[in-house]
Amino acid sequence: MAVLPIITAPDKRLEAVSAPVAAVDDAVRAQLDDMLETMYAAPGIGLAAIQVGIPKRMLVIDIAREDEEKQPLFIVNPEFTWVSDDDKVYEEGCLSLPEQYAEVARPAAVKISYLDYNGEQKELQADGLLAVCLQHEMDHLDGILFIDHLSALKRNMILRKLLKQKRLVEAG
Ligand code: GNR
Ligand code: NI
Repeated sequence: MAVLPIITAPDKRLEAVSAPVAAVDDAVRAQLDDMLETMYAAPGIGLAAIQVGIPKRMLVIDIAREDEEKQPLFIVNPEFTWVSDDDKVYEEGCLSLPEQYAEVARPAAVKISYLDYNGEQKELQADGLLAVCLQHEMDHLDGILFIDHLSALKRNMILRKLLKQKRLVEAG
């Protein structure tokens, strides 16, 4: 297991549309293990493979609080099978947009089908924070960040801040 570096915006790799996973084999499971370790170390409640430079349609999630038992979810090739008509607004953050937060409206509840850690077909219905996190991670698989749901003004404000930060880091 390894903690991998997380790609931060602006970076073209985060805009890639990830490819379906052909088979959940030991190599894929090793990548999922590294992703979970990376997510816990960050710390974050979700991580899509593209955030660590792997353009595959897979993600990990654990929304358990620190004082609760870990509840890792390994989700491969997810598809929405249902989304609710009603939206909910939630203040989102993203490990690829460090220290940037904004309110995003998304369907309040969703149902997905996916392959689990053992390659078995599963279904999951979610609301609350889990529904937010699932939609945020599934956006990453299509190269979409939460700032893409904001006005161009708000999005560019955040991107400019991050670009300035990157230039400062590069200049040392
Ligand atoms: O750790 C994370 N927290 C979070 C908070 C509100 C809405 C979405 C998220 S996901 C984020 C981790 C991340 O960037 N996943 O892609
Ligand atoms: Ni994110």
